[in-house]
Amino acid sequence: MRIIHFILGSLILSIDWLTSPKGIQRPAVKQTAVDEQCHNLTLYQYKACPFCVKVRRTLKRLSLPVELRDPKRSIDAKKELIAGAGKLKVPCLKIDGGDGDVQWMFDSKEIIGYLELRFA
Ligand SMILES: N[C@@H](CCC(=O)N[C@@H](CS)C(=O)NCC(=O)O)C(=O)O
Repeated sequence: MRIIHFILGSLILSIDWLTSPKGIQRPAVKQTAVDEQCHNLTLYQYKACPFCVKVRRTLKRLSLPVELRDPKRSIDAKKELIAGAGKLKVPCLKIDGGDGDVQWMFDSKEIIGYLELRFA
């Protein structure tokens, strides 16, 4: 089972690398504003999870420098995700609206829809 996971994971990462999208170009002032907004976003994700790859590709395509945290590799990230979102599932986008208003968004389709609506 582990070997199948390893092969599938390697395949997903290779295809992702080979077909990696280009990031959109924004005027510098606009990109700076987008970079600033991205400080309030964190994506909890696994490296070879296909749903996470889809979301990371959207981040790349939309030129969004969002912090990535991997709950498999970081015990702190795992604790944060479970404590904040209530379950260990990825991808999960943490949206910090300020003043303690934090939203934890699950599901790759919902996350991609949110990012496109906000940044595309
Ligand atoms: N429909 C979800 C599927 C996400 C999903 O199945 N994620 C897996 C990793 S590839 C996971 O976190 N599984 C742990 C669990 O379900 O408890 C999406 O599109 O984001």
